[in-house]
Amino acid sequence: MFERAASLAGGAPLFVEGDNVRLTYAELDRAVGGYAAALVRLGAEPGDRILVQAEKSVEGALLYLASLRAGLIYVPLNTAYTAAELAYFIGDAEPKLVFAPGHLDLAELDARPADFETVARGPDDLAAILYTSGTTGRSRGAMLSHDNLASNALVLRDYWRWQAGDVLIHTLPIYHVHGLFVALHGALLNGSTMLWHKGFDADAVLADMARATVMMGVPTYYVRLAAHPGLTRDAVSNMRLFVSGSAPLLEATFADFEAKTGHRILERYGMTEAGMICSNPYEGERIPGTVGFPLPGVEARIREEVLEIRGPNLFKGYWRNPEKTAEDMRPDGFFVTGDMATMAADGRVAIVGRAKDLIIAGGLNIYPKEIELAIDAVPGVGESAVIGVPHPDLGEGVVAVVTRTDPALDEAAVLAGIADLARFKQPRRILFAEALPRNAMGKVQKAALRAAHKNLFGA
Ligand code: MLC
Ligand code: AMP
Repeated sequence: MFERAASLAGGAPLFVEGDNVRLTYAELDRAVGGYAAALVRLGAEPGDRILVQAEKSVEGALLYLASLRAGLIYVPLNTAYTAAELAYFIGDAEPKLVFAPGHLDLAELDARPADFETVARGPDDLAAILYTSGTTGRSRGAMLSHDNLASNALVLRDYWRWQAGDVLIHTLPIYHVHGLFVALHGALLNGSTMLWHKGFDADAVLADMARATVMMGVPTYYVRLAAHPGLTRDAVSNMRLFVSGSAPLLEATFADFEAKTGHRILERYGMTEAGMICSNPYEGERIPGTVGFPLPGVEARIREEVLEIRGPNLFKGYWRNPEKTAEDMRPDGFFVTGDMATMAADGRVAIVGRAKDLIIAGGLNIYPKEIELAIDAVPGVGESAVIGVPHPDLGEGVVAVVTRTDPALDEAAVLAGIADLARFKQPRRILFAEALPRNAMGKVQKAALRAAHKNLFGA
């Protein structure tokens, strides 16, 4: 599909960094071919996993596409993961090749442009495994097939009216669904230029809006843009579409952004296991606080207040974990998302809460169980409860409430004891308590803790 789109786009720029055209569509085939040939020379065979933990780069994107063409299974990892976390993923995915600190170096790969015959793959063959944490505290790999990715990309192309001349501002990381699939696939399928940013910088993004038409981001991006004095109607006059997702967009952010730009941000909802699931319409009402309608081909229903979904976008299960897959899957093939939702008579969905104990900070998922297990293992800790409370920039901020057996234990000692966890997962604040509030069943009352500390970050 990408090859077809590229041949139509011809000499149009594909990746642009600043004023540099890094690659045109005409060069894509041989550039990716060079990477694919290099992977094969290193011994990778169809079906092998290739694990990549690398700073965002054009080369990294080409490596992903090369992995698809060589019939490999791409396993991207957050660059914030520590060596200990990386070791877990290597053990679980058993990759043939590892591009990560201390392993293979992407920059040293001999990948001069070359012709490469794409390895044929069937629709159900795996294209990628994306790790997502779980309520048990252990990460598990969501297996995504070629058809999972392709079907979702095709639906979004139409739903969001990708069109000739579109230029995408690409600021998202390329180790998650949002940046790797939704944004990258969308642009590639449409033969669109990507203004390629290593990360989100509001000044740089605003400067690029004069030559762009589409932007995708997590709510934190929109919070930061809305707070920027440079966000004006003039600044966005070339823009066609702003998409938000990965975490709830506050109605206040939606309203602030509209007041300053005239644009109503299009909010959509998705997850690693299913790509994009629901979206507000392109034409028609974009209602803040809702995520719109199930995408064409996606079936959605609500059982016991929780959203369940089924469709061609739904993953093939958790890597080497049929028990967990079975736990989250109904006998009729519906997947239990863990998100609490309502559905209006016209089918419009609103996400109203989470049945799963999950925190989302700046669009990154953090499972409290994993953090609690790490904190509880620190000498001097009695027990802990990890919660998310409103945070003005990140949406939610991670907080740990900890009891101690050693009265001298302080915040620094706890943080030092959990240094094996990626920094973004570590609590921004550690609060010490005499005891954790429990209900009659002995269960920690996290709602009470969240209420008690809801103003901690002044959100
Ligand atoms: C960075 N930090 C975070 C953080 N990101 N802490 C909590 N949550 C986050 N998301 C910490 C760093 O560890 C560091 O801590 C400090 O903040 C500054 O780091 P930074 O890298 O300079 O931060 P910044 O560039 O401002 O990054 C924030 C961000 C980024 C929001 C721009 O996290 C981001 O791009 N998030 C997008 C994630 C994403 O792609 N989500 C999609 C998932 S797909 P210290 O203490 O060392 O200073 C999905 C499905 C779907 O969910 O529906 O799309
Ligand atoms: P992940 O596992 O990282 O793919 O994150 C998926 C989760 O992000 C979903 O299960 C939701 O809880 C949350 N999410 C994604 N988009 C939205 C949205 N628009 N509104 C509310 N929550 C969202």
